[in-house]
Amino acid sequence: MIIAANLKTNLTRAQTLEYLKNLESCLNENSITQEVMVFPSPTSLNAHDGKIIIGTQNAYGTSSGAFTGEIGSMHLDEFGIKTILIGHSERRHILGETQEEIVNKFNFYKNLGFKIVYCVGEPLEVREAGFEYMMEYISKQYEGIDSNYESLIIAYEPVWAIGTGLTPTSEDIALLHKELKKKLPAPLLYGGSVKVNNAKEVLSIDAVDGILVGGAALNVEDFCTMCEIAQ
Ligand code: G2H
Repeated sequence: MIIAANLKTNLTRAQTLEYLKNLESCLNENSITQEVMVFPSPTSLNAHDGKIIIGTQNAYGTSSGAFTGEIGSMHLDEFGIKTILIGHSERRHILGETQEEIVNKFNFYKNLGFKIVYCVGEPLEVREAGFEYMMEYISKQYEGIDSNYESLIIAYEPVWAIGTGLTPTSEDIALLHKELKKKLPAPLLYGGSVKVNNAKEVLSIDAVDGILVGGAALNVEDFCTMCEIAQ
């Protein structure tokens, strides 16, 4: 199982360092052997000595250059970061990243051998338009990426379930994941309002290889409990 925390634009650098220290001890105390990843804010990216894999929530598809406000692979190299989240719905829908930009970013970081957690997921109106339409919509979100890339992890995150407390039923997640697995041979995470009280059910679904947790991961004890549940 892969258990990932997306801290989004939360926690200061000091709070993140404290968070990582506490999480690392909790994982050690409970002998957690699962793959645990944390995606902190860019100012909290840091060389981390421990079992937690630190990834970046974003970076531009360049090493360096004139791209005001962006970070490049040069900055990630400095901290030994080799994991990146690409295609998250907040970047697609709030920050306006296009599929072309996402694919460029994917190719750039793939060429550098990064582990890529690549997100897909449909808005509510797409889900309501029916299963086939939804699969078609999602397929456009992974169009252009090399789905056989060995360091690829897919995260399915329905937009309407992100930060809302709503989740699809287990049957719906199972069906969707089964279909996606036919097209994408990578490990497949579920994300969208996962918390301590539903993590067990989500993780027990066939074709769910892990979870990507946002809001509920901000509490380090809760996130560690989810790692224990996955054990
Ligand atoms: C989806 C998820 C983590 P949350 O964005 O990526 O967030 O768990 O808050 O729904």
